[in-house]
Amino acid sequence: IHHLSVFNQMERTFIAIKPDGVQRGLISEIITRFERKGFKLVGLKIMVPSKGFAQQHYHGAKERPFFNGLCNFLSSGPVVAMVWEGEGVIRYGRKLIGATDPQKSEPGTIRGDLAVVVGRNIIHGSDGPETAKDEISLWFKPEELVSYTSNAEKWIYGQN
Ligand code: IDP
Repeated sequence: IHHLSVFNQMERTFIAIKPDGVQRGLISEIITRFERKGFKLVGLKIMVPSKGFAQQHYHGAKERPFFNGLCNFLSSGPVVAMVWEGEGVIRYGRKLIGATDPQKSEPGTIRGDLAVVVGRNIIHGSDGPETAKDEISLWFKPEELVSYTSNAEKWIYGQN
């Protein structure tokens, strides 16, 4: 049973509330949106990332003109780092978040409802399975992630 749960693990994604989201008091609002969907919180902490850490996190964007400003911003204050688990959570998490530019995010999405400009779009979410794996291991030690069964799961997923 133990081995089954190791190999058959539910999909996980890395979600971060950036310093603007934290300063604007949006932590609970954002957690609520993931939680009420039926996704499960398995990792959570608050930290101020160093500039170097921010650069590692955003290494995929290092050729972009906004890279330096972006890394300065991410390391400018507290970030809430989370790992969320659930069926399809990587892709659907991106849908909950909305388009990168809040001007293009649909109403109903986190960025659509809560942000205005691309440089202050309040939240990060992994964009695919590989980045999810990399980002989770950058931000969390394995022992900081909690595997547990939620009582709601049989109601969220049904049971066979
Ligand atoms: P994503 O966060 O939606 O995955 P990416 O293209 O990976 O978007 O960009 C990473 C972050 O860089 C964005 O969330 C945003 O904070 C910032 N960013 C993206 N494009 C611009 C831009 O044109 N100007 C300033 N910042 C930007």
